[in-house]
Amino acid sequence: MPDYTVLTIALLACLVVNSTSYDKYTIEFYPGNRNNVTMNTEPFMKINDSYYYFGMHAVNWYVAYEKCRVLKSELVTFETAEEFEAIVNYLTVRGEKRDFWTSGNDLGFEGLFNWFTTGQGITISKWAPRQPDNYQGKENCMHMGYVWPDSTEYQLNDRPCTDYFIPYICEAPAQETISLVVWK
Ligand SMILES: *[C@@H]1O[C@H](CO)[C@@H](O)[C@H](O)[C@H]1NC(C)=O
Ligand SMILES: *[C@@H]1O[C@H](CO)[C@@H](O)[C@H](O)[C@H]1NC(C)=O
Ligand SMILES: [Ca+2]
Repeated sequence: MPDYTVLTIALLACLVVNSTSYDKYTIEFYPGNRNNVTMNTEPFMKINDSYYYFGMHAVNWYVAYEKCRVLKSELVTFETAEEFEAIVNYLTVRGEKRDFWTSGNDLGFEGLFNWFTTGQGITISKWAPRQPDNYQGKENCMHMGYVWPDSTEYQLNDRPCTDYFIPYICEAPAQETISLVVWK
């Protein structure tokens, strides 16, 4: 115990001494690319301030997740209706109607869908009518698509994670600008 006392006093002394001098470095964090630095973002493309990759190979949900991880990203998560609409708009103006995997699933608790990237619940109200229905008790992974034959827009639906093969959307991590001020 005496050793700890000495150490504590030494640390306290240190703090007192340091508190009389300015910080040599000051670091600040800002969301996004604050200084508009030119970047190579391949293979991701920017859609309304986030970066996405559209994987057009038809794969099951797990393989889709692995494909995104290889790109140091994850299957897409729609935290806001605006983000969902931005992606829907991007696909719609290109005449796209295929299904795409998202990160959503209820593999943890049947009937409780969460975004796998964040562990948060699905807060956007974009499920297709009568979905999720866990059809034949086999559907635990969420995709976006023209779910019913008479669907007129992209909506969300649950499908089998392993026995259903569709393209997928990866979302890159958010960017952050770090500003470092130094007294030189
Ligand atoms: C970066 O671009 C945005 C949007 O064009 C602009 O509002 C902002 O002033 C720019 N920032 C810098 C540091 O040039
Ligand atoms: C882009 O994102 C902002 C902020 O989330 C949102 O208000 C806006 O509606 C989005 N724009 C489009 C085209 O989705
Ligand atoms: Ca379903």
